[in-house]
Amino acid sequence: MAFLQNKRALIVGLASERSIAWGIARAMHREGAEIALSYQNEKLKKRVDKCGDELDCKIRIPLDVASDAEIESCFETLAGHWDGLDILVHSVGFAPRDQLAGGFTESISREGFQIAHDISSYSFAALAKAARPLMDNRNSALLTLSYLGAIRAIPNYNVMGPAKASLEATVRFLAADLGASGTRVNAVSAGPIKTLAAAGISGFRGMLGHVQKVSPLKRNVSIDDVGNAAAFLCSDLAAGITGEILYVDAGYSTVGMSLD
Ligand code: NAD
Ligand code: 0WE
Repeated sequence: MAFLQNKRALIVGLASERSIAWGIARAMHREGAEIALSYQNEKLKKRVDKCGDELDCKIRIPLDVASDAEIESCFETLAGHWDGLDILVHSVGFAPRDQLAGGFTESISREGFQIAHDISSYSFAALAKAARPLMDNRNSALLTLSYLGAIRAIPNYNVMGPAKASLEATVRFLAADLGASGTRVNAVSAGPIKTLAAAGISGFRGMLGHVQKVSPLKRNVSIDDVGNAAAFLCSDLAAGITGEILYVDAGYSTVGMSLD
């Protein structure tokens, strides 16, 4: 069907072939979109280059979202290649590791809270703002990735929960602000997936097992499940959808209890 033909997409948050951003990039490329990739730092460049080669991607831009200067130069670089941008994917989340273990009150700190909210939430608003000159008035779409911890207390997710709640509110405020300029803004709330961001989280395997046992579909989701939903949300097929949080979680969030 190729429902993203003639669309240009910048994907922020690719770190490896396990990244959710990789599932999204692959699905969007399959549907005909032209892809630009960013990489957080030189350490990740090689892996992003390898992914980029597979998708015939010619634009690869360094971007650490903690830096205002890098956000600015990212869109300057992009404007040198493209006269407009149709899709911007934000697949970035980070808190200092010590924030993601132990009890909420035990782990939380002013600095941990600030970093988690800056990198995981503010950065989406910052990218939306910087991308406006390229995205306004062309039926464009912004997409970010959230998690159930935004609306439910989940062990060890700790300060990332409030940060994702802030991110989801940002989706709604951006959607209200940018709708008049033709830009839609949505999030996919994904079920747990074993990516780099999940590596070393204690009890993660148990969480995957739990979802497999109790979710309506009795399985976990893949980066392709998320990628397909993301491609849809950023396409003209979803022209009537904005400010929405779409759950791609095998139905896990919809059940209150379930029998084996
Ligand atoms: P990942 O480690 O593959 O991706 C996280 C990305 O964030 C990496 O590419 C990393 O380079 C980037 N990043 C972190 N700090 C950055 C910075 N300062 N500047 C630029 N980039 C930075 O892991 P993932 O699981 O694919 O995570 C992608 C998104 O999906 C995150 O928002 C995460 O919260 C969300 N999510 C993940 C899961 C899961 O279980 N894996 C579930 C729901 C939502
Ligand atoms: O959003 C996430 C991952 C967020 C994340 C992961 C890390 C690991 C490495 C943020 N910051 C860091 N910092 C690091 O140094 N997910 C939705 C995946 C995830 O992480 C969890 C989960 C789930 C699910 C942490 C605890 C409990 C559940």
